[in-house]
Amino acid sequence: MAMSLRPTLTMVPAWLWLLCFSIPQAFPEAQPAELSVEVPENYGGNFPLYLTKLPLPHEKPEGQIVLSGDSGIPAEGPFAVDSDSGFLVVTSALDREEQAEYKLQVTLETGDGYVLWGPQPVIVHVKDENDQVPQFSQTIYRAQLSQGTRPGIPFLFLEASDGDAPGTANSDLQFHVLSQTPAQPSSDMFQLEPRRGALALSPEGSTSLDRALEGSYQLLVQVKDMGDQAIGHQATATIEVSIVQSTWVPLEPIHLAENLKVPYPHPIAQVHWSGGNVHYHLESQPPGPFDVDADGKLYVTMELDREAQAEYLLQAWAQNSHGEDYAKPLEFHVVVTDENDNPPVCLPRGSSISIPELSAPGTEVTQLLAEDADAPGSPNSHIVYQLLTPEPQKGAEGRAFALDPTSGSVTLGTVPLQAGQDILLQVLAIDLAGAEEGLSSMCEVEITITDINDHAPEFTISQIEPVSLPEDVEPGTLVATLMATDADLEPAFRLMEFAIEAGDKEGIFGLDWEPGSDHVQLKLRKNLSYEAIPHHKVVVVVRNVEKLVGPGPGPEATATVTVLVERVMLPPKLDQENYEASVPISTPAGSHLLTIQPSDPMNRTLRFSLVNDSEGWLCIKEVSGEVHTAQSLQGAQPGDTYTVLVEAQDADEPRLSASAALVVHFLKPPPAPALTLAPMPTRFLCTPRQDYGVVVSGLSEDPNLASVPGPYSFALGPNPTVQRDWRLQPLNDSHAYLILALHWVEPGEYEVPVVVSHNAHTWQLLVQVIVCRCNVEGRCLRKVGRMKGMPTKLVAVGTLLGTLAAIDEVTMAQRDLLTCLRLYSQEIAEPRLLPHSHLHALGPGEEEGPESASRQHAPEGGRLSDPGSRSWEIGPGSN
Ligand SMILES: *[C@@H]1O[C@H](CO)[C@@H](O)[C@H](O)[C@H]1NC(C)=O
Ligand SMILES: *[C@@H]1O[C@H](CO)[C@@H](O)[C@H](O)[C@H]1NC(C)=O
Ligand SMILES: *[C@@H]1O[C@H](CO)[C@@H](O)[C@H](O)[C@H]1NC(C)=O
Ligand SMILES: CC(=O)N[C@H]1CO[C@H](CO)[C@@H](O)[C@@H]1O
Repeated sequence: MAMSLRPTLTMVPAWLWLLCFSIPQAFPEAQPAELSVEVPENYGGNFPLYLTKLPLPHEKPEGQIVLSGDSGIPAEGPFAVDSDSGFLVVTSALDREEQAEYKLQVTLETGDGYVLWGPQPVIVHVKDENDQVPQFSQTIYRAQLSQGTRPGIPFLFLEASDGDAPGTANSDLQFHVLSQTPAQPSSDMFQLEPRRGALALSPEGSTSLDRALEGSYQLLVQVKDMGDQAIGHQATATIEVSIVQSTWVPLEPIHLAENLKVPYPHPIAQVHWSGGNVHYHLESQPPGPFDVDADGKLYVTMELDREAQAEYLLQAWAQNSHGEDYAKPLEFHVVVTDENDNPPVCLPRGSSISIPELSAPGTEVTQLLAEDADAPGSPNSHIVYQLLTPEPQKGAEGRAFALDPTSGSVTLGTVPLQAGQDILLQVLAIDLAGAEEGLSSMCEVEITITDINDHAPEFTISQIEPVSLPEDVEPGTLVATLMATDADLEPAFRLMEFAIEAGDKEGIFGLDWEPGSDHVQLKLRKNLSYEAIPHHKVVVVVRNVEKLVGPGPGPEATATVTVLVERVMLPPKLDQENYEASVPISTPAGSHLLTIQPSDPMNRTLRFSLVNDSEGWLCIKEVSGEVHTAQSLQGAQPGDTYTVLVEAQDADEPRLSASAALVVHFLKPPPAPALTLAPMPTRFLCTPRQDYGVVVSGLSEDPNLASVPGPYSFALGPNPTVQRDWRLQPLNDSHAYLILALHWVEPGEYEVPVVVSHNAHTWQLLVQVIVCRCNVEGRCLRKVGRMKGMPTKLVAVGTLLGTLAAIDEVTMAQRDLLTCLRLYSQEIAEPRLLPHSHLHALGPGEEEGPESASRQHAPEGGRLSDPGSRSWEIGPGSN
């Protein structure tokens, strides 16, 4: 809508121009910014009032200026645009209380509505004028004031309003007490906060109010705008304050039964603040199900549980509408009274209790502990214990367990307990001191009776049957297995170890057992020997590995094993499987061929014999095993062999024997040695025999022979008479004595043939001896003549010997031959001739030979006379 204001344009006052210029919101070229214009309310000057020049384009194009309300709504109001000047004008006075702000926009448009410029927004503010009077919400206010209200706590809030622009001094209201009636006991009983209008007791009024009687005060109060300034509009009102007695008094503790079955919320008490304008507030310490309503009634909103919370501290506040406390809170206790609603509860146990067996009666087993959540010290929590199981055994005196009903202490009773028993102890815990209507629960305690090592291990058999063992069983052989048992239960207490306690100083036996095993093997560790120990009595002891408790092991902890050693005789063994010997067929009887020997140096005596010497050529010495020719090997052919079985028998165990073949190879006889005769100086011997002889020297004149070292051997010639009558006795290596063999030899001249062997050479000496009668000095009388032909006692023997005499070593041959002969014929039981026993041995009581010489020169080991030996003898009187 366009409006022509041209005629009045010149009338614009100068201050308005200034106003216009002072608002610098015109930006001609840019997008038009909002223009803001302020218009005073209730303008009392001329209209139209020029407000502001619109920033229209400088070269005004053809068009119409259009003014509209916000968002293009046509502006219905007292605004217009002066098209000539381009000013926005207001045409009448504005009321801020009616409309405080106008929003306009200006455009330049062609006739057909095309916008050439704009829209330019313009906002018009109506500037307030203090044209409104404050108003109280009520003309008379009534309030109740309780004695005891704290000073400064407002009990009444005055309210007033002012229509002028909020936030300006025009609506800045302040309250004041104009007068107080009565002015007793103080004229300033009250204080009124100027801005809030909050009426409260002054400190002075607070102290004097309690003294004042009930009554009332009348206050005249004012509300005024323009803040502190003296100017402004004001209004008054009356306040009637009635003083009432305080009903804010402490409450007794409230007792409430737990589990109370009533409808909830259930009133329990009431508080009352006698002043007005009160709001109650309740707090519970700890928080509980309590509430207060607007009238101060206290409620419990649900069932209480003493066991959860036995007591609450409640605080009730009386507050004004701003939550300020009129007075200190009322405090009181709510006590929840107990009901026997909790049975005793047994404290849980971790594991079972272990009691060693054989523990003494009275030993504390455990302390039962049941708890009752009901009020401590009351019967509801007075617990008494009662032992249910184990029940006393029938017929048994006393029980396995004793229970103190008050303390719940469980001790061992008089009935002993066995290891390995698992006992369930059931104890009833009853409250109300065990009264019938008391609540109860079952307390269970598992008790394990543990083992102690009170049993020693014992052998199942402590006397083992004698065990016979051949003495040749090998070490390691099992002798006996001993079983043991242990009555304890605990595996550790059953572990046993074994030892040989006695009967085996030599360590012949040993024990083998696996750790943890209950049997032990008695084994041989060394060779048995019947000779050393024919029987053993080995005492084996078994012990626990763990320490034993109580009495020591009994006799069953030892076992005796008797071992009888069986003698084992091995058959003798010879040092060779076969024996061989080579002999010339000319070998004389009695020649040593070889010696059969046992192979091992066992301490046993063997008896040797020849099994099938069918030709009778050989003989064996029973004890020494020396094999000799028994006779001249008549009929043997050189190159032949002769096999004889030799048997060796154990002297003690004749059934044990060994045999071997002896193979004799026959050789050609060696060429007969050339016998050289050496002349000897004549000698004399007197008869009867004296103790001297003729020295025969073996030394040869042949320097080749003489220079060769080595012993000479002497033998008498083979003539039996010579052998009967004479005897040779070695003197030293190269000489021998020729002595009379018989007590009496016929005096005469003799040529005694003596065969000397030296170093494989043999020759014969003819020793000239003259035998004469002895004179008194034992010297020769030289009575030669009647010497020959005198028979002697030895004819029989001499004859026998004569058939056997040979060339060589005649004296030895005689001896051995007889030995062998005796063995053959079994005529003589014990022909123990020592190998070197001397031929010449005289029996006791016989005449002595030339002993001075013999004794001095007897070879070592030889015996001239041994009264203890039954030596073969040749000599007078031996028959
Ligand atoms: C035990 O006897 C065997 C034959 O029976 C033998 O070979 C071994 O040397 C003997 N051991 C001892 C220590 O004598
Ligand atoms: C052999 O036995 C004899 C008696 O029978 C005894 O005196 C001798 O000491 C034993 N010798 C050995 C080596 O055992
Ligand atoms: C003796 O016995 C052995 C073995 O039986 C045999 O070889 C040998 O020829 C026998 N000797 C005689 C002389 O019978
Ligand atoms: C080696 C030795 O002692 N020979 C003697 C053996 O006896 C004769 C006779 O008494 C002595 O003449 C030898 O000297």
